[in-house]
Amino acid sequence: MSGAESGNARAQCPYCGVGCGLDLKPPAEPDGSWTARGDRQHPSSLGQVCIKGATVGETLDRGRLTTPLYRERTDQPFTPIDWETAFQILVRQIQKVRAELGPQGLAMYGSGQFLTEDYYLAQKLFKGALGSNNFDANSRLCMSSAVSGYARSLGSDGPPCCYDDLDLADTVFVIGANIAECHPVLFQRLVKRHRKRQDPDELRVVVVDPRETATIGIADHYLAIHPGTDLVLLHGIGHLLLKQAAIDHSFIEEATEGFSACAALLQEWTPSRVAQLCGISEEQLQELAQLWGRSRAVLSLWSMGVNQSAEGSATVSGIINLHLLTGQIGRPGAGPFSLTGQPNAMGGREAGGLAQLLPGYRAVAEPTHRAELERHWGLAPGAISAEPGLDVWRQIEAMERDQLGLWWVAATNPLVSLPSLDRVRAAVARCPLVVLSEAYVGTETEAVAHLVLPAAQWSEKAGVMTNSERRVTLCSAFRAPPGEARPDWAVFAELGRRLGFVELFSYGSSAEVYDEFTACTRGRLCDQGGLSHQLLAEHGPQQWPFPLGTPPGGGVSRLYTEGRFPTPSGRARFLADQPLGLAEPPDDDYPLVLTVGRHLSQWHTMTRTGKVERLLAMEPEPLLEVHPDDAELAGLREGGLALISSRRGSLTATVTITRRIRPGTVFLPMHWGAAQATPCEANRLMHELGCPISKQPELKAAAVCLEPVDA
Ligand SMILES: Nc1nc2c(c(=O)[nH]1)N[C@H]1C(S)=C(S)[C@@H](COP(=O)(O)OP(=O)(O)OC[C@H]3O[C@@H](n4cnc5c(=O)[nH]c(N)nc54)[C@H](O)[C@@H]3O)O[C@H]1N2
Ligand SMILES: Nc1nc2c(c(=O)[nH]1)N[C@H]1C(S)=C(S)[C@@H](COP(=O)(O)OP(=O)(O)OC[C@H]3O[C@@H](n4cnc5c(=O)[nH]c(N)nc54)[C@H](O)[C@@H]3O)O[C@H]1N2
Ligand code: SF4
Ligand SMILES: [Mo]
Repeated sequence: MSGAESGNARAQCPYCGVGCGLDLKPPAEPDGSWTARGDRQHPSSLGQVCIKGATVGETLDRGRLTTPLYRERTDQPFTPIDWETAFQILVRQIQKVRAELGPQGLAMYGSGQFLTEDYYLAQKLFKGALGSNNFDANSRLCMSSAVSGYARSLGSDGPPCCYDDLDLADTVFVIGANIAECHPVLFQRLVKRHRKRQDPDELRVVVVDPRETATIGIADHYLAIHPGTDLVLLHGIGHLLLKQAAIDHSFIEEATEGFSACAALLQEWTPSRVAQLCGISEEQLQELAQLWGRSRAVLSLWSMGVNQSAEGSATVSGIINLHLLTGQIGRPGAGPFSLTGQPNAMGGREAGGLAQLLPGYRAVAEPTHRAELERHWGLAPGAISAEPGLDVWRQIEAMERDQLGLWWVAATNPLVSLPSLDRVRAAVARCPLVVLSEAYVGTETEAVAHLVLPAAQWSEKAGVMTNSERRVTLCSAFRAPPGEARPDWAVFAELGRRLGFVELFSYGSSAEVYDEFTACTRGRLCDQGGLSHQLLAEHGPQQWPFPLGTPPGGGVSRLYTEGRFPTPSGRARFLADQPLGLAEPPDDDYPLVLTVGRHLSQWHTMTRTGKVERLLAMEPEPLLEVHPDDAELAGLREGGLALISSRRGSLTATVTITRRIRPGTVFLPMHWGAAQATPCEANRLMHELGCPISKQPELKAAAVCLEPVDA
């Protein structure tokens, strides 16, 4: 561990998918907190951190769960129990459900905040041992459209770019991402370059977002499109690239397929039609297409404004289409770069962390992939079900039909983060055993649980995370877990043994779990066969692919540099998807689009960041952002209360009137759930309709109306 002071620890930051390295120093006094600063040795962040990473030490001890808790009914108080009793309850219910409903009656909903080892064992328990593919994760709400978009366009998941591309691109195209607040260290890297540029042609930044967020601070071109018109915009750019003959014929010829069908579709998306639908001018569109066409290296960055859409997968493919048209992929500074949300959303994808996936970027639907995992796990042929698992919304629907006898939530807080929250609450109330693995006391999901298992969290368990640029960091265990709290992976392993799968779940450490996982990635795109906890501890974070025998530092920074793709033909695919727009467009009754997103200072449902005074002071309360025109129409005033209603319910919030949002669109933050002092359950208003390919709900848009609430 070169460079760290003695007693210090190193880990990847447990917040966003930038995955900065942290250098952590033990508390000076017995009751003090660990202090965090940027790890200069970490190649992804080179010593940089944002305020959340810097304050993480203050969050670790406050309000922790220390023993398992149980109650038979959710209107009763919890009683502390021991782990022995907790495991008995789990084993009894699992056996009962298997007998009465079959393995399909069991489901788990995990998280991109799992370590890879947690993920891998949760997988193995459900998909391998229990024979149910009903393991899904909150990545369904987050990265699912990126996963399916990459797979349909390029043949496999896996962002092809790296952070150095931020220094090498001459055009950075930011679409549906507020990197200033959500990926701050990457934003600062761009800010520095932007400030230092001698000539605007060195670096031009484009931002596409219906809200004028802090990211606009570095935008040379800002397009405030109507929500849900991203694919129209992308096709409009493609149309003009074709017309200007600014396309890379030899790349298209040698490395792609499906060009003619896509070109035919792009012909339909004329500038006047696109400009009108997106709510921008034709000149803005022309400028954008010219910029793209003449750029040496275009880097696209996107996040939830793209993925959380009824056409999320199509929009991701629409971005990739433009990169294929212009040969802007597999080169320094160029490529379609999906920014991951959670610290280990990437590791989850590698470990098979969605209901349709198996470890090693494999698919449940592929018989050869199932057979490979059955051999790897020493299971009989056919042990892994061919039936695709239930994604999280299908899990909710299964509870509505009394088809789930156990719903296990781990490292996520769905009673804040799922859409249609009232419907979720009613569905979950029907499930006979709701289990929650959680680190903190008093979450919204605890309120609907029967059995609560105290989790050892980041800093208290060793394991790996993969950040957005495919870099794997070992997070060491440098503090003792409070009370009886245990690592999630260890709970899954113990349960597996108690269910009779002793050989499948006997591990001496998480390092052994990781070794078993990396062995099944050999020969796959996400090959980590050469990685181990030991190598990562000795040589620091490494990028994959990292096959067996790779020397430290020898991982790959960019994929597809040879112009070959992991499709059957070796060619990347153009896709020709017709834009469909929002699943719930505004109408006369609900004339506005509500969009829901994040603030710099808070992390999701505030279980950690809500405990840090400095962070709370930055955004003390949830505010509804409204454009002056809409405020006037609805009779709202600054600082007054508004009743916001959708087809699913109503809530009140304090109004802030701002020109930084486009007329017709209003914004609420996602953070303040029912357990906060000033609750603002935005997801009670949102709907669950989503992308038919990725099953990712359209968490960025629902139709609402506003009225003033008299004081
Ligand atoms: N501070 C902080 N950082 C975080 C997180 C956090 O909770 N707090 N969470 C992490 C996670 S898990 C994630 S997934 C990422 C999310 O990172 P981002 O996706 O960057 O964040 P959001 O605020 O959810 O949404 C981004 C933007 O999408 C815009 N948008 C809404 N509708 C549309 C549309 O139709 N088209 C376009 N082009 N844009 C639209 C919104 O106005 C918003 O500014 O952040 C990660 N980083
Ligand atoms: N409308 C709308 N809804 C959204 C979004 C949006 O943009 N708009 N964004 C969506 C996205 S992208 C995401 S990622 C989700 C995030 O939503 P959630 O996943 O629900 O939010 P978190 O607060 O991160 O929940 C993680 C929980 O795990 C606990 N935890 C932390 N570490 C551990 C651990 O090691 N083990 C265990 N067992 N528990 C642990 C934390 O205390 C916390 O309660 O929200 C989604 N919902
Ligand atoms: S940018 Fe993301 S990973 Fe880096 S310190 Fe901030 S929250 Fe942590
Ligand atoms: Mo996310």
